Amino acid sequence: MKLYFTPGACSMAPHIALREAGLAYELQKVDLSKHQTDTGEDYYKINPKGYVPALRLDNGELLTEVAAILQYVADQKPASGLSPTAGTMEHYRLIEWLNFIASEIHKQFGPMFNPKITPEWRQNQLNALSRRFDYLSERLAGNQYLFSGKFTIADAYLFTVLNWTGFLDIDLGKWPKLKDYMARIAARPAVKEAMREEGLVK
Ligand SMILES: N[C@@H](CCC(=O)N[C@@H](CS)C(=O)NCC(=O)O)C(=O)O
Repeated sequence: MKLYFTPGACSMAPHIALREAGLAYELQKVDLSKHQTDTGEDYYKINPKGYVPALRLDNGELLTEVAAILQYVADQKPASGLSPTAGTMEHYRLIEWLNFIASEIHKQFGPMFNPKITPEWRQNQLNALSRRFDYLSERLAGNQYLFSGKFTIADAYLFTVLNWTGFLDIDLGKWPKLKDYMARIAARPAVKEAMREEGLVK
C-alpha cells in the first residue's frame, strides 16, 4: 500500500492507523501548494480530487476519504481492535464518531488555514469549534479514548485534527481533558513514529 500524505495534514490519521495496525506501507509526500508529489508527478493525475489522503491499494485501486481509508486499514488487521466488528452497535458508534470528526471538526478547521480569513470569520469558526470541544470534553470525562479503554481509528482521526490547534495558535487550556487526551495519544509509540516520519517531531 502507498499512502499519499502531506506532513501534519488529515492524512496523518491513516498514517497513524497503518502504524498502529503494524501493516507494511510506503509513503509518498504531496506538496499541496503545487498539487505535486515530491517526485514531480501531477497529483491531480493520481487523485482527481486533488487532496490528501489517498491510499494506493496493492491491487492498484485508489481509495480516498479519511474515514473510508481508516476503516479499510482497520479491516486489514481486525485483531488490532482499531475498529469494532461490523454490524455491532459499537461499530455504528464508530461511524458516528468518524462522521462527527469529519464534518463538525475537520471541516470547521479548514477555513482557519486560509490566509484570507477575516477576524470575524475566524471568530465564527472558533465559536463553532469551542462548542465541539465542550462536547468532546464531556464525552472524554473519565475515558482514556473515545471508546473508553480502547484506542480506535476515531482517536487517530481526532488526534490528527486537534493537533492543528498547535499550528493555529488555539489554546486548549480551557479544555484540560482535551489537553490530557492529546498528550496521552502523542505518547503512543505508533503515533510518535508516524509523526517522526512526517518530520513533525524528532
Ligand atoms: N473529504 C476529504 C477531505 C480531505 C482534506 O480536507 N484534505 C486537505 C488536507 S487536511 C487537503 O488536501 N487540502 C488541499 C486541497 O483541497 O487541495 C477527506 O475526508 O479525505
